[in-house]
Amino acid sequence: MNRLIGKITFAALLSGFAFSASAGEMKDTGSSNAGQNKIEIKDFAFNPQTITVKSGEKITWINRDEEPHTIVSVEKQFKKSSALDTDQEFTVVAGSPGTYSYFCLVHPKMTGTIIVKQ
Ligand SMILES: [Cu+2]
Repeated sequence: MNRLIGKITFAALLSGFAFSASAGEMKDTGSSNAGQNKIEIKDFAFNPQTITVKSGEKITWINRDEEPHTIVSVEKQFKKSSALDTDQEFTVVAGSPGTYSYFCLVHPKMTGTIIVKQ
């Protein structure tokens, strides 16, 4: 009996999740990757190291390491992040087309590139 109740609850959770997921798809940003550019910081590396985005799109870094990391534009083309703790995110909006190099101030060997297209 307990097991049956458990299943029903789980099914209710699943349908609730499906409902919110389809509701999300109605929005412009939706569940597709359009406008959602994620860079994971893991094992002292930016992944992907080079990302190509469109001007006006958001770029979000998320730190998956236990170590704090920062995102600093080599030529100060965008605001630098604070030290990101584990699972903390940092977002910038891609500016005018061009190539933007960045690195981690704590670990300068960690580098990445953003290519912004029109
Ligand atoms: Cu770092």
